[in-house]
Amino acid sequence: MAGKKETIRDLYTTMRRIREFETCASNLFAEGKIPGFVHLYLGEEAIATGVCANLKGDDYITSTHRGHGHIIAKGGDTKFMMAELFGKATGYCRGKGGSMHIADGSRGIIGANGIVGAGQSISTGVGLTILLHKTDQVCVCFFGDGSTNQATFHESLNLASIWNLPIVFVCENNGYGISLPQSKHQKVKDVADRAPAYGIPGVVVDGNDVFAVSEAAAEAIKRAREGKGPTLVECKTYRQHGHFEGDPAIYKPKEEQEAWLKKDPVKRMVKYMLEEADFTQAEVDAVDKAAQDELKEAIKFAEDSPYPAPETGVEDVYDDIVEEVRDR
Ligand SMILES: Cc1ncc(C[n+]2csc(CCOP(=O)(O)OP(=O)(O)O)c2C)c(N)n1
Ligand SMILES: [Mg+2]
Repeated sequence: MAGKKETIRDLYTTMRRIREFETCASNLFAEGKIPGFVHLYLGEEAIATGVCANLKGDDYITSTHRGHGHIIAKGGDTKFMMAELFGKATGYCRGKGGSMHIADGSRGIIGANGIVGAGQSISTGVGLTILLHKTDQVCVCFFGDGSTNQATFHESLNLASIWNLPIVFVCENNGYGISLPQSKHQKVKDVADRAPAYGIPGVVVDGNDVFAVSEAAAEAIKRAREGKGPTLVECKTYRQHGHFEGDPAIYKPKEEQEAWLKKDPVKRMVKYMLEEADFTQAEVDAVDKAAQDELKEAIKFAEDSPYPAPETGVEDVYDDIVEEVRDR
C-alpha cells in the first residue's frame, strides 16, 4: 500500500529525521559528548513513523527506553531532545532526565521510560482518563518484545480489553531483549498470538515497511477512536546497533545482521520512491539535506547551552511536581 506523493515525502522525512538524529547520537556518544546511556532506534524507524502519521496532535503516546524515534514522530523538538541528551539546562527535562525521560506534554508525549513494561500500565491509565473525559483521543503504547513477559503487559491488555479503552498496543519486536533472542525468552513466535487471550484483535506486520505499519495502525486507531477497544499490533523489525551504545553485540550472528540490513527501512523507502513513486534523486537528497541541517542546528544548540546550575539540582523533581498539581 502506498499513498500520494506528499504523504510519501512526509513519511520519508520523518524516517530520515529519526535516522539522522540516531546516527548523530551514536557518533556523539562515541566522542564522549553524551553522558549516561543511549538506546538507539536505528533500523526501527518505520514503526514510529507509520503509527504516528495516523495520530492527531492531542492523541497520546507512551514510550520506552528506546524512545527517540517515538518522540520525533509525535512532533518532539530535536533541539530540546539533543540538549537533554547532552544534560543541558535547555533540554526537555532541563538536563536532569537524559535520553530515557524525554516527555512533551504539549504534544501528548507522556514520556520515554527506563522501566521496561511501565508504558503499558501508564497507557492503561491514559486510556481510562480519555474514557472518563469522553473525548475521541487515543493512546498508542510502544513497547518491545522483551516487555511482553512482564506482568504489566498481561494486566494492562486485560484491563484495556474489558473496559474497551482507546489504546493501540504496538509491540516493536526487534528479536532481542538485551542479548537474549526472542526464541529464548518466550515460546510464542508471534507476540500477536497473545491477543486472543484478552479477546482483542492481534495483527502481525512487517515493521520495516512503513506503509504496512501505517495501514495496520490506521485500522487499530480507528477502532480505538470509535470506542471498540484496543488492538495489539506486532511489528517485526531489527535493532541494527547493540542494546545500548557501547554494547558490541557479539551475540548477534553476522548472517542475521546482514539479512536484516538488506531490509533496512530507510533504504527500502528510498528505493521505492525512486523506482515506483516518481521521485528524483534530487528530491530525496533535499529531504536528506534538510534533516542534516536540522540536526546540525540541534547539536549546536545543545553544545552552546549551559549545564543546569548546581543550585537547581533538586528543582523540577518529584516534590515540585506535587506542588504544581496541588496548586492547579
Ligand atoms: C522492570 C525492568 N526490568 C529490567 C530492566 C533492564 N532492561 C532494560 S532494557 C531490557 C530489555 C528490553 O527488551 P525489549 O522490551 O525487547 O526492548 P528493546 O530493548 O529490544 O527495544 C531490560 C531487561 C529494566 N530497565 N526494567
Ligand atoms: Mg526487543
